[in-house]
Amino acid sequence: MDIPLNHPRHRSLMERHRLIDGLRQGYVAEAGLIAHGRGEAFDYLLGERTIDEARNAEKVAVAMLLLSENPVISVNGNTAALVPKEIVDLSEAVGAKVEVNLFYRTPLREEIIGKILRDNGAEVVYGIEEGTCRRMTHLDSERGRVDCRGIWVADTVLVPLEDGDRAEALVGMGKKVIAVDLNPLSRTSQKATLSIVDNVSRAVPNMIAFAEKLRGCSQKELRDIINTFDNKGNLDAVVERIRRGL
Ligand code: PTJ
Repeated sequence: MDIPLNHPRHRSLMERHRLIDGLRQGYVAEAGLIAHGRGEAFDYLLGERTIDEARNAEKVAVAMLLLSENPVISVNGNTAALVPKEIVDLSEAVGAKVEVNLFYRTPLREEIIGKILRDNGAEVVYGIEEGTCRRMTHLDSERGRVDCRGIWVADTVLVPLEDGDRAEALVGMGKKVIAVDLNPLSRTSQKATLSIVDNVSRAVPNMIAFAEKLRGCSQKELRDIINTFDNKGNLDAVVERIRRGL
């Protein structure tokens, strides 16, 4: 689909078409299009740009990932459609594993997303092989099926476009959860350890840039970045910003 380059909403329309292509190729869930539309509505309210609160959270997220022993990036259909290469680049920049984790799980979708990640440079993709996964307790959806070598043993999990149940369950397992969700009121944003209210298509490239900058920092400097950040205060500021904008 050709969208004229000078169209004022070129970027947003291109993203829609990436999702539609992903649906046609069989790896984006039908509900993924609906979820994206909801995200677009919040993005509109934020001015379709990375707001200061999101940029601050993205920096803290990178500090958390760099300090983690065993960080994992969870990838679903929408994320694979929007930022496949960037997810792999971020995983390399912060030393995180990449795991496919789907709400509407089918082996075919897992396989296609695994291939997309490998085609974009991922050496190992977790969450796909039968026999290496187990179920998180208190979570009946397919999202609760996680890799024993990946999310199950992770200390920090980055979860773009997640559902609130699993974000809460991961926190309940003692993990640090970093959410990327355009809706500051979603249960995911509210329950995560760290909430990035930004479009995943901007958040992940921003995080790669922060990883370049923070790579040389000492552990103390990274801890200071994290300890001076107030996630609840930051989320409240996002809601206030939207309210003022209206
Ligand atoms: O690929 P699957 O099977 O794992 O399914 C993925 C979807 C997205 C369908 C599934 O996780 C789902 O139903 O998600 P929800 O519960 O609709 O939540 C999606 C959240 O992501 C909503 O709060 C949206 O506002 C937000 N969102 C949508 N698009 C983006 C986004 N946040 C950041 N960047 C986006 N591009």
